[in-house]
Amino acid sequence: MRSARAIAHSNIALVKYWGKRAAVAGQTDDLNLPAVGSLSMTLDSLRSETQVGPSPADVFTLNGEAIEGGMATKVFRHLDRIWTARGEKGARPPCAVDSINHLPTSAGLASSASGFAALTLAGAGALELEASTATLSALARRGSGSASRSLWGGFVRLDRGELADGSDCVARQLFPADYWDVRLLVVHTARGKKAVGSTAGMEESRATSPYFDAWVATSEADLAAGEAALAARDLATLGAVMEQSMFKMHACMLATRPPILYWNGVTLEVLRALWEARQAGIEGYGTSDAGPHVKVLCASETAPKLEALLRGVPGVLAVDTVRPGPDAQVEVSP
Ligand code: 2P0
Repeated sequence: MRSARAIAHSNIALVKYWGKRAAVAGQTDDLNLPAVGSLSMTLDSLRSETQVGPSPADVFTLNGEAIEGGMATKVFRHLDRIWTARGEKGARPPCAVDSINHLPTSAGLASSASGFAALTLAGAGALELEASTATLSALARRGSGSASRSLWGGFVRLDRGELADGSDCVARQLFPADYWDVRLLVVHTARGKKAVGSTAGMEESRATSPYFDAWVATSEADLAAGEAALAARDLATLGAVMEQSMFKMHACMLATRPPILYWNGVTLEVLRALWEARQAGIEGYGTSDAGPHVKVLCASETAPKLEALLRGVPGVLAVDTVRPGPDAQVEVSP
């Protein structure tokens, strides 16, 4: 075994993923197959750095703090998957995993996307798994659905796929980071961790939300429209698709029993301010994920004005301006 260090950038879905395919009889749910495809933008400054190396026993540190149980269990299970992907039947060598998140963890800012993407690359490097980026992306998906999109920079599509073994559920880059000079403003509306984790929330939505089937049935058309708007660098059309995908996802969440409400009052005020700004000719489009923050897509030249405007919405804690980010990278040392 070797040591490997990887950097992967987070991503924000422009067309959202929410919900898994129902488990097929006799199959484990370990494949983590999404019920819908998704379309994302990789983010420049929000990233995870992960080092995997040999160790006398499995140890995991996150942002310098030793972690046991919970997240550590998921991390080592993921390294087991990588080891099994080599065709190994025996026990995996024990590993030291050291990860730094340059973004808030579990706050709806996609730390699991960059985290599992970096872990997949560093784990594959350290455990000497030779695999294509597509295969690594499929492995990353098993750690976290959104992580499969973080292997690439720029604009990325994850297809839902149809096959039960998940082999056609793979992410691919549509356009690199320098394709379009847009910005994503991350508007922070709260501190702290989210109340309902995405994985559990998705399952509850699938099981109880009367809107889940409609959400799934309309997703392919959103993906096609979003991809076409991206190909035409048509911000107004992409923005409309993006806002509708987000509102449909939150409607599906809200209709879950018990309801899943990730927004706070400030989330709504920011969305309203954005609509008013559009009326006044300042063009930005909003989205939000499994958390209360709002992310706003706009042209680079609009970003300073919109950033100042959104900072002025009462309750907004901070606004960060982020560019499209690069591919994930890994360095392996003997
Ligand atoms: C997304 N989210 O497309 C959507 C929008 C949150 C809302 O992907 O269960 O951490 O690990 O596959 O990827 C967050 O869910 O969930 C997510 P799992 P993940 O970005």
